[in-house]
Amino acid sequence: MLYPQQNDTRNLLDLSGIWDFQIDPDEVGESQGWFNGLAAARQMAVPSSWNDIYDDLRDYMGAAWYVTESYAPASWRGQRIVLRIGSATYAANVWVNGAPVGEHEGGHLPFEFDVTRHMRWDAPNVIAIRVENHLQPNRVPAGNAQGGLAMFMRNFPATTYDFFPYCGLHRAVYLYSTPSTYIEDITVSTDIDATTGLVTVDVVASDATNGALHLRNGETQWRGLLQFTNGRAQAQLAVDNARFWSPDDPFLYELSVILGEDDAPQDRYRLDVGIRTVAVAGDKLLLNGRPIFLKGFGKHEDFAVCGRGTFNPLIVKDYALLKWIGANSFRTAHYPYDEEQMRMADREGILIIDEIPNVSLQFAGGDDAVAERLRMCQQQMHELIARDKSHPSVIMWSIANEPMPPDMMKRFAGGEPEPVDPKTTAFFQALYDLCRQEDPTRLVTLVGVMGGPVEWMEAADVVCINRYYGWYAQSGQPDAGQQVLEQELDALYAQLGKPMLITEFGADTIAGSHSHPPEMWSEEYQVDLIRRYLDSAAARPFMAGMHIWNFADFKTAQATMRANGMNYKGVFTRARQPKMAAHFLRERWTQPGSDVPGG
Ligand code: BDP
Repeated sequence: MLYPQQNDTRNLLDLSGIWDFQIDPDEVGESQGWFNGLAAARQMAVPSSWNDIYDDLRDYMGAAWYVTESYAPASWRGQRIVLRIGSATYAANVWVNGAPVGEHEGGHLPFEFDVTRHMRWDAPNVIAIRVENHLQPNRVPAGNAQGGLAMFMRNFPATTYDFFPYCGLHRAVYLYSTPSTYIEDITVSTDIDATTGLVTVDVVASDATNGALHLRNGETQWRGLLQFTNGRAQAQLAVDNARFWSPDDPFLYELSVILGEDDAPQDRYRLDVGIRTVAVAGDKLLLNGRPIFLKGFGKHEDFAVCGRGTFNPLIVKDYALLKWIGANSFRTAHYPYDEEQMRMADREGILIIDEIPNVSLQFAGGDDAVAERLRMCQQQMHELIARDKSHPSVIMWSIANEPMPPDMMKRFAGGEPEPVDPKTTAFFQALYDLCRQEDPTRLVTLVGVMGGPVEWMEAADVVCINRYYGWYAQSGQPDAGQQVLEQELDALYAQLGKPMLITEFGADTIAGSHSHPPEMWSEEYQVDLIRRYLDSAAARPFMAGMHIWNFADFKTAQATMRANGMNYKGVFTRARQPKMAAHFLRERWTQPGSDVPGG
């Protein structure tokens, strides 16, 4: 799915702003025709989560309506008009001028509808979106689950995951126009042959017969021809002496795809192309054929007042801090992030592990329930690949974070694990397969929980694990935690023989709390634990990266283990001020050689 853009053939209207808003706890809005306008509207920012805006909405997860009005420019008449919603958490129904135009399920991915025939040209268009985020055990991610992890977390709102279940229209809403013969989709993949970069471009376009590609680096240009058969065309460009994209040199070529003739294009779409390869060889993760070590974080989209809503100053600030601290990567824990984040990563040279919201998956509820969860995971993975497949920054798909087998509570308690049900392994195999079929150019992983089944990680290209020795286990004893960690890393590598990442480790830390010798929750303890983990990884050539949990403190549900409803494992505070650990990491990660294994 292409990100909307303004150019000489396409037009874009950003509908972000302040919309009418009304909650619908009794779910009467549709029968009462709220899609025509709201009788008791309050004002609501789009994008934003609704939870931190009004007191009574903090824990409200039910249905709510957003309505706005907008003229479409007269010059768009005769064009194809699309309404595109960046994300709606969790499910949405959409109306234009009173007519239902479509629905979408899944909270973090864009969706769009062709609304051409519903447009008005002599009056403002009424756009209404109903959003709801009922926390349900069969949704991905799940809420209100019974037993297992839910009993353990005892949190409110009752999620099975550790981040606040923010709801609403979290990303920009656009109306855009394309010509009636238009570029529907573009897939860019790149390869390297010695010093030549190979850029393969697949284009899908309705009714098109011919077109062209132009790849540009300043004055130098490579040109390819597109001949369409049944709406599809492919061309490959060979770029000699290519500048390969990497964190050190995130060089982007400018690609224009044109339908029809160059001097009278029917449609045009422009995107940035980074020429790079990603692969695994033995125990190494390779970028452009060279071993790389991932330095970075698990992050969240989270900030005061706007919740999970896109806030561009924060996106730019976070990338500035990633560069400041010497990071080269992050994981979009635990859901797909805004498309502006992916574009920033391309420009700034940050490598991304791109994750779907399949967090803390449980196999409860019987076969039908599990099949329903798989369907939702497949849909979200499919939509994510469709959205992010041409970003050079994206190197790996993550199909799950910390899925839990039925005997997880026993495993947590140190009991002997039960044999893994092959049906659960097949669940993940279906997702590994989907990624490899839809995108053979990237790696696939599953992020494993402490004590979780190794069987589920066997099909991964890179072994990713979250480990909290020295925090949830060996609490207060970082040295004992480090020993257990080292034993486990060596044993897992001996068993799986693949490059490994620790995708989460860390300690809750109250900024300004100090203790010597280090004690839990103090800044000294966080530094001590992080240093030990990094040292253990540096001594192991098969370690391909270390991602600290978390980049910044973030909001979560209220629970006894979460003071102020916050997870304080950030290296930065929620307001993006550094803790001691941030200075420690900057010193370590800005050293030459820190981006290769053992560094
Ligand atoms: C891991 C989860 C992550 C949590 C983290 C923690 O993957 O979402 O926030 O633990 O407890 O289990 O801080």
